Amino acid sequence: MLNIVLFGPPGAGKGTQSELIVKQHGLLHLSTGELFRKHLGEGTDLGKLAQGYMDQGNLVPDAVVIKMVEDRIATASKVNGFIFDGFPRTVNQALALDQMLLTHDLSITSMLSLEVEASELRLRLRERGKTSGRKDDQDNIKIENRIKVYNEETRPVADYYKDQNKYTSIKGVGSVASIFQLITHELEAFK
Ligand code: B4P
Repeated sequence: MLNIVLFGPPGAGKGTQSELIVKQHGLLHLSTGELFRKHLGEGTDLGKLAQGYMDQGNLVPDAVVIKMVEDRIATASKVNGFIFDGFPRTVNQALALDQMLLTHDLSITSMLSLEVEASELRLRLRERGKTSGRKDDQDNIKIENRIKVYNEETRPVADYYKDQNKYTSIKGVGSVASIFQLITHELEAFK
């Protein structure tokens, strides 16, 4: 099985590229941001809990995220692998992911890290905020907080995978198609 962590700061294109990867490589897309937004839309207790954190651009507590991912992995059947999008976002989450995969005799194949500078991220998120309805995209202070949270809490996750020789950097600037080509090139090498 091909189990990929698609990594990068907010607005790096993780969701955008995941959609293409899923179509071409038949992996199961597990986006924690999307799962939370689904809960939010359905008004579940989990959604209500996550909303306050998400709207401010803060991370939802690890225990909540980890439980949600565990449940999703446990209910997945007959998949070629997973594309983890927006997860893990802390080193604690990365440790928990390794543990939960181990219980299914699985492991992470590689982390692909989309590299995009902060000025481009701000432009993309503000642009998306015009139509997405996402509170965390609409306010400059929240966008700045998301970039700060990424630098402080999430960036160290890259070192966790570098230490395991599972880290690949991908230039995340350019057309969506050209970035997808770079990703496909890396994925083919794992097959
Ligand atoms: P996410 O849903 O993961 O949101 P994101 O980081 O903003 O999305 P992404 O990087 O996927 O951007 P996209 O491709 O859409 O998380 C939202 C919130 O949920 C977090 O802030 C947190 O509160 C919570 N959360 C989620 N996971 C969590 C976890 N594990 N632990 C704790 N909390 C968690 O691209 C952005 C924009 O750029 C789009 O408009 C797109 O069209 C555009 N774009 C993409 N590629 C482009 C390109 N090549 N050129 C130009 N524009 C491009």
